This record gives sequence, structure tokens and C-alpha cells, in this order.
Amino acid sequence: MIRVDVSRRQILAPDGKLVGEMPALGPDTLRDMYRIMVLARTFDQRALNLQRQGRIGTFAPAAGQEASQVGAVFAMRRDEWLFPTYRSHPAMLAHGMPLDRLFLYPMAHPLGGVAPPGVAIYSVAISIAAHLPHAAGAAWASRIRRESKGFVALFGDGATSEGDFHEAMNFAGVFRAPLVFLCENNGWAISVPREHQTASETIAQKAVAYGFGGEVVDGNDVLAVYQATSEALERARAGEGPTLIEAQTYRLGPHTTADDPTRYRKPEELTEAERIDPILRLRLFLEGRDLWSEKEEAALRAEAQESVRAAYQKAQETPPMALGDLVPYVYAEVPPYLAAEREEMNGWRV
Ligand SMILES: Cc1ncc(C[n+]2csc(CCOP(=O)(O)OP(=O)(O)O)c2C)c(N)n1
Repeated sequence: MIRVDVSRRQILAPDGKLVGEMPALGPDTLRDMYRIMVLARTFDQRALNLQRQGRIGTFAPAAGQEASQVGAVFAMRRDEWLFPTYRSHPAMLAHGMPLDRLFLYPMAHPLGGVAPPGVAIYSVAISIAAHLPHAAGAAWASRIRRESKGFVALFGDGATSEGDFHEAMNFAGVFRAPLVFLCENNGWAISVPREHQTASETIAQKAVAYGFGGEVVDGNDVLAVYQATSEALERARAGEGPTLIEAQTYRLGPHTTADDPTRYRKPEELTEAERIDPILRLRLFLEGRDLWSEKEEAALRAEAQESVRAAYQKAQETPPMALGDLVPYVYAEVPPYLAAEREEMNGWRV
């Protein structure tokens, strides 16, 4: 039976009170989730400032979306693949991408798009939804090999209007690919509001047409996203196929540093979004359970600033690569025509 639940799963209310069933997560894991969310927000703010100073290129902030990403990644095993977009740095950080590489990306260094060995993160997708057929194919390959692995692909509400999204959903449904489609519905696709994106009442319900289950979750509630993704990954690993999760969240910042959201968003929207901030929510929850203190908060903020400072320093000290070094990451074995291009490009520095 295909199950689609649009009731919007919530475990933590915006005031940090438990309103659903607590997932099986110990105090240390809950604190780790919080640490990574704070580190991601600190990185986000620093990257925004660096772009404003002209030190790095275009950057897409993820502030406000930390719960929908960190919650999902905490449900994954380290050997399970994440398919990110340009706004996925909280998820990438949680899945093991070093902070300095996250800086290298908007610095146009090729290493910014490459996860170190052992870190199961696919290349960052800039073309909207273009990574979804890749994710479906990779997940299907893993099913053929009987690996019992789950895959997670992140994308926005705008991506659901792309053909690639529908092709990937169809393919994953037919071949029971072990893939979790995690749509971060952050209300906007640049200046296009969610209501103009689709006439469907929810994005999650689109799963029915492709023959698998879907669910709406409160994307600012890290525990709800964790629980929904854990259940979806369990099904995926057990051979029960894909799931579409719609995590309803909100992008606090501009679409990218090239965008001015005051031209299309009402200020009241932001006031409400700040009230439901995912980081504040988890902090209130932890404090309510005596798992977090003012002292720990101050120490974490200082530590996060220092980690971000050191990572930017390391990124700046990374030697420039020859342009030809882009080539080895495209195919497992470099084809002759690319090898020739590589030779040609190797004289140039980036
Ligand atoms: C195929 C393609 N078309 C258009 C664009 C330009 N573009 C970049 S981001 C964006 C909006 C995407 O919105 P959404 O999928 O909701 O993700 P969000 O940016 O909100 O995370 C568009 C249209 C692109 N990158 N790729």
C-alpha cells in the first residue's frame, strides 16, 4: 500500500517542547547535531561576509535550512551517498566534507567540488534537478549489487518543475531504487513563490503518481526530519524502494549573494521565519532537558568562529591547481580526447 502522509510530522514545536515521539537519540548525538548546525550557520555568515568583501565568489546561503539537512544526514550511514546542491553545505559538513573545501567551492578551486576519499558526497549540482537522475542511477546500481545502502538527494521546491525530477522519480519508482528524494521546500525558488511552482497542495503527494510513498515534515524540526529520513532509509535498505520527503522550511537569507530578496518578500515573513529558527528550537529543547548551558553555548560559538577562521586560512593557503586537474574527476578512466585537452590546459593556472 502506497502511503502518503501530508499531516506534517513534527516532534519539536518552535518553543522547543516535545510534541511527538522522541527518536532513539542519546544526549551526545543531540548535542552533536546542535554543534554542526551552529558550525554551519557560522560558516554561512562568514562566507556571506567574505563575498561582500570581494574575497570569494557567488555564494548561496543555507541559513534557516540547517535542520532539514543535518537531520537527514544524521539518519545516514557514512558509506551512504549524499547528492547535494549549491545550498547543501550544512548537509555536506555533517556528512564529513572538510570546512576548507566548502570555502574552496566559492573560491572557484576545483577541490571545492571534490569530497576526500571515504567521504560519500557526489559533486554539487548547480543545474537544477540535474543530479536527480544520477542519484536514481547510482541507487539502482547499488540495489543490483545488493549493498543494502540508502541514498539521499537534496533539492528545492523549484526543482520539482524540472523534467529531470520527474524522470528520476519515475525511474526510481519502476526500479525500486533505494533513494530518498529530500525536497527542501524553502518557500521560494529565487523570486518564484511556492504557490506558483505547482498547483498540487503538497509536493510530497507527487510520489503517489510514481508508485511510492511520500511525507510532509516540519523541516525546521531536526528530530522530525531525522525520524522521517531514518524510516525512509530503512525501507530503502530493505529493498522497498524510494520515498519523497517534503521538508517545509524557510530560506532566511538571499537566494545567493547576487539576489535582493527585499524586492519580492514581505518583511513580516522574515519575522515569522526567525521565530521558527531551527537552531533556536533545538537549543531550547536541549536547555529544557538540562543538556545545554550558557557556558557551553559561549564555548561552542567561540570554537565555531575559530574553526571557520582556520578553514578559510587553509583554503587561502591551498596551492592553485592546474586547470587540467578538472579532468580526472569526470570519468573513472580518462578518455583519450580529454587527456589531450588536459595536456593543453595544464599550462593555465586557476
Ligand atoms: C536547469 C537550470 N535552470 C535554471 C537555473 C537557474 N536557477 C538557479 S537556482 C534557481 C532556483 C531553484 O530553486 P529551488 O529548486 O527551489 O532551490 P533553492 O534555490 O530554493 O534552494 C534557478 C531557476 C539553473 N541553475 N539550472
